[in-house]
Amino acid sequence: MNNKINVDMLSEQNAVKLSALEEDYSYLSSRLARENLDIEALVEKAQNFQIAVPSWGVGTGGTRFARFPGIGEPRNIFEKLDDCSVINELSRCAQSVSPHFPWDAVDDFKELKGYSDSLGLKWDSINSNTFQDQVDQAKSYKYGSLTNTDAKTREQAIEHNIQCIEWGEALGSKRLTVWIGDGSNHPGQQHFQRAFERYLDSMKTIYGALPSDWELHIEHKMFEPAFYSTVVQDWGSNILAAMELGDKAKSLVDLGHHAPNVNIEMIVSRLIQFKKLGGFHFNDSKYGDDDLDSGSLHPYQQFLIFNELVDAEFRGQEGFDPSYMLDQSHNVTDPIESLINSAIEVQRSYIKALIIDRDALYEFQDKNDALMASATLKKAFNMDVDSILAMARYRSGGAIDPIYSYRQSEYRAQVAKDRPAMAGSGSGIV
Ligand code: LRH
Ligand code: MN
Repeated sequence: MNNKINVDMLSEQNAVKLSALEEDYSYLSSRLARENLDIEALVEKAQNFQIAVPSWGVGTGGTRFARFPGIGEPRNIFEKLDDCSVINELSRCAQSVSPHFPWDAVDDFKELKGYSDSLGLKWDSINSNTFQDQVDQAKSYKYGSLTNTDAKTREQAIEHNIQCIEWGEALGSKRLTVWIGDGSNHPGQQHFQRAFERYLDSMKTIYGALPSDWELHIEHKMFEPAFYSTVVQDWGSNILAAMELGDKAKSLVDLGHHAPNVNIEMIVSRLIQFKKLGGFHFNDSKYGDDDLDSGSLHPYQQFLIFNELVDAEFRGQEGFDPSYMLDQSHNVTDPIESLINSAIEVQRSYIKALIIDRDALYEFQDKNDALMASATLKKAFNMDVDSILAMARYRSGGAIDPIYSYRQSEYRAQVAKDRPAMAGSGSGIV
């Protein structure tokens, strides 16, 4: 494997931190044993947990006002894969990358697949892009893409999505994620039903082009770039479209695409119940689609989402196989550090949700003992599972303290020598 982080250096650093880890681990082991929980089983669950990294997340992000590039910015998908490899080598829970086309398009997909194989990385969901106009594009998406009133423009957008499926097949992906910004800025500007009918019509053609073992993930979003109405604005429009299209169509939940205080964990429960939960774009936000680091603001909400996911696993819910992915924009941190931390914070929510005493919870729910039901969740949330996550990383060949090891590796300074600094501030999320 063509590792980016020196394995000898990593094992030296782990050796220094191992005894403290083993001390914490044995304390937690006896703590959990009192709850009839086997810490070894939890470590195995942590080792099997995987979350995909967005290729566009390893470059410094920005806003509509400005983007302030960091040093050693990746300039193409190959350099993005190098950075994704560092994230996986240290966290050991981010083995797959989700690309965005045409941002990551190449002439030779065999070469790209060969390169990702050499890093031990896999390809997760393919993201199409009909929210920007490309230089040589015949029809503009200014007034929409898959829902545009102009049939030629819709065909162009459909063609692009079918192209993404073909590129995805070359990389071994099994999913296409479709997020469109289509909508309106003025009341009356768009006929809501006709726009949604055009959307379903376009998506039926894309659905028809899916290989039999693929899924189509529909991503809803409340607003931006449209500021009055968005065609696929909420989970309601999303699940209606997924049901209309067929079994291979599922709904994707991007946490930042909901109004503040929306009960996202209940939306997740509904999508699970109707076998339409396709996956997640994890991030955190305070106001809009802020794309901040997962669990950095609302770790309890993220835990409650995993309570629904683990509950489905526990109940053996039919058709339950969601995919997990980060979708973040890193404007003021080193993207590699933020993505390592965020992958581990999502993993943490999962392990804490596994600790919940579900039989006790069900009993308190049936007896309407609200206080004890809530306390049962809080007890698991308040458990410090850090040593389980660190032991899982250590046993999988990763870093006990990934940020420390990353900084010690001086990877960023090293790539800054090879990658010329990006001039100007520009704007936009990537
Ligand atoms: C839209 C979105 C979508 C991606 C884009 C980069 O806000 O969440 O998932 O295509 O960000
Ligand atoms: Mn997203």
